[in-house]
Amino acid sequence: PGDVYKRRDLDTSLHKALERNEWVFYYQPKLDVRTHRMVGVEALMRWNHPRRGFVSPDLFITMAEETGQIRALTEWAVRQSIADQKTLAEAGHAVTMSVNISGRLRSDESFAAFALHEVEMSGADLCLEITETAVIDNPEIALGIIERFSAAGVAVSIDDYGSGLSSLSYLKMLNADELKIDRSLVVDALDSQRDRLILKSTVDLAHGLGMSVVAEGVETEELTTCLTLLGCDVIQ
Ligand code: G
Ligand code: MN
Repeated sequence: PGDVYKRRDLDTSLHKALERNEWVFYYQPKLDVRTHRMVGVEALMRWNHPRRGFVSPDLFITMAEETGQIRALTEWAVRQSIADQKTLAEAGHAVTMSVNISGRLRSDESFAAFALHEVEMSGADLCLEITETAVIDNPEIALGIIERFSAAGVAVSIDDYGSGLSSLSYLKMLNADELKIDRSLVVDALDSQRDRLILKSTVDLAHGLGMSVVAEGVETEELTTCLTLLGCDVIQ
């Protein structure tokens, strides 16, 4: 019962979070391993709740998906990341801004129209990160929308690849620009020959399909060197 009350309470305040300015972005840099330059950043949303402090995105994103508030949340994310990109560019850092798009919105035509409009108005350099969901509700519409983003110059990234939710069937269908290898496949690369073999063949597969490869969750110089030798293009 505690959980039910907690969720109901959070749910009500999620409604108010937008007007109260409680959502913020944290940015993780993406570095090109060859030039050592920051080529992009991923916008990761945080909810700074007045009483609870920071609420995990794993909780509030799931809640927002269940209640339909994911649309408002993602509209905020698109607008905010475009605005922040402009600020960064004016400070001399012209980088690609990666935004996470919930699977729930992938076949939402009116969300797509909104996002395309924002991109076209601003000329922003955006990359949409999408994770495969267990059920692709409407593959034809979803793929059509992704094609439209590509045509508008928006990059598309397959997120969390190798985490169980993202699979080969996705690679078969989707013409993406970037493959992001999930942290769980990356973190043990130094210790495990098996993990290195999986990484190497994934990198070769992605390159063969014309995608660049991003390794997530990289925090040390040694791991960066290892992933560079395995052919990763970018580390985050
Ligand atoms: O930063 P952290 O690893 O705690 O984030 C966990 C996950 O939350 C991310 O990998 C991402 O899937 C999700 N997430 C963070 N920000 C957003 C967002 O703005 N929109 C969506 N849909 N998911 C997000
Ligand atoms: Mn992501």
